[in-house]
Amino acid sequence: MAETEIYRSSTFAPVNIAVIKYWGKRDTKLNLPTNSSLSVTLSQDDLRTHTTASCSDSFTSETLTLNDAPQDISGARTQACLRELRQLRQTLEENDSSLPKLSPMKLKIVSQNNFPAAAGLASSAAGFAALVRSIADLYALPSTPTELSRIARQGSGSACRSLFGGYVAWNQGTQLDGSDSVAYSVAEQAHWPEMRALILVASAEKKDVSSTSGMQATVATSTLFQHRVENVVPGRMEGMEKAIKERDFPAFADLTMKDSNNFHATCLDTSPSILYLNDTSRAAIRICTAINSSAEDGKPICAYTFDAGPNAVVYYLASHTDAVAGVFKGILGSELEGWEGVKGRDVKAGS
Ligand code: 2P0
Repeated sequence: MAETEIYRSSTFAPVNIAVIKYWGKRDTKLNLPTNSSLSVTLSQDDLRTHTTASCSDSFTSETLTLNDAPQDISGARTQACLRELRQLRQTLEENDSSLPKLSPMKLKIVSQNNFPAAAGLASSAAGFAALVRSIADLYALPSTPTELSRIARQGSGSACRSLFGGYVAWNQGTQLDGSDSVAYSVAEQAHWPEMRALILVASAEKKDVSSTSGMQATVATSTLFQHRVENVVPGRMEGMEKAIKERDFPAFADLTMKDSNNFHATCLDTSPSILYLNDTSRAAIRICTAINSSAEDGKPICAYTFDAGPNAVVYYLASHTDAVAGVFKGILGSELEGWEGVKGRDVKAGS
């Protein structure tokens, strides 16, 4: 008997760390956000998901493993991604009868992260971006990264930004069907290649409050959140795009720290309060503040930001490696308690 063919495609997707934060959904089913956001994609040499998607007539069930552990793929978000990708493949097959009929075949998806899952290191972003792109490649879909971002967003909002390298914005959009809630490139990594990101792992534990439930609680209960969405973020998106286009690090740093603070303030303002930062996180803020206040011309040379967890990401330029990464590594190596695992990872931002 002839062997049944297995079709296969592999891809990497990097983590992205937002400098203008996504927090809040106006549509929980489609993951449509209440504000636009902007992120820096980290180098896929460092924090990334590797995913292989395969399909075959010989597969009898659809499976997904993450770091060798079987995952539940029956959830609405994963199913939405799989359904959309299958429909696109089916359309290709209907228009070209010479194509193999992959769309009815069961999928086997195998993913590996090289960083702790669900510890505020954007694991779902890289995970869904890699899932969507590996299947899109398997199906040979002619989709652009922006088109794939519309699909990945339905898996996890921040995943739409991990389909691009460099500096990436996610437009909140206005359409009810989410067709314009997609990511686009603000600038390639090569536009500002001096950018560096230091990842400080304060805890590799799974976070207490998931992003999905945390942001819904904030939308429902925080009055400060309304102010953020209406009056704070729109101007910051403009300012951040300008800072990136002009390679203006002090403006980039100022907006990054302010937006992290503002996002965590809305978490504190949520009832009951959501506390992602811990004493170790606050120590990182103090160190950044001290480094910046000692800068020669008084302009910031580093910028901290925190997602839905205690781990810090510190952005700086390569020319300030000693003054920023050197100081952090010196302190972490000796005095600062609470940091675990790899104390600091020096990641070149890009893809
Ligand atoms: C961000 N975060 O912009 C923000 C900052 C966390 C804090 O995107 O519910 O995992 O899957 O759409 O994308 C985390 O939220 O949430 C996140 P879902 P997601 O990176």
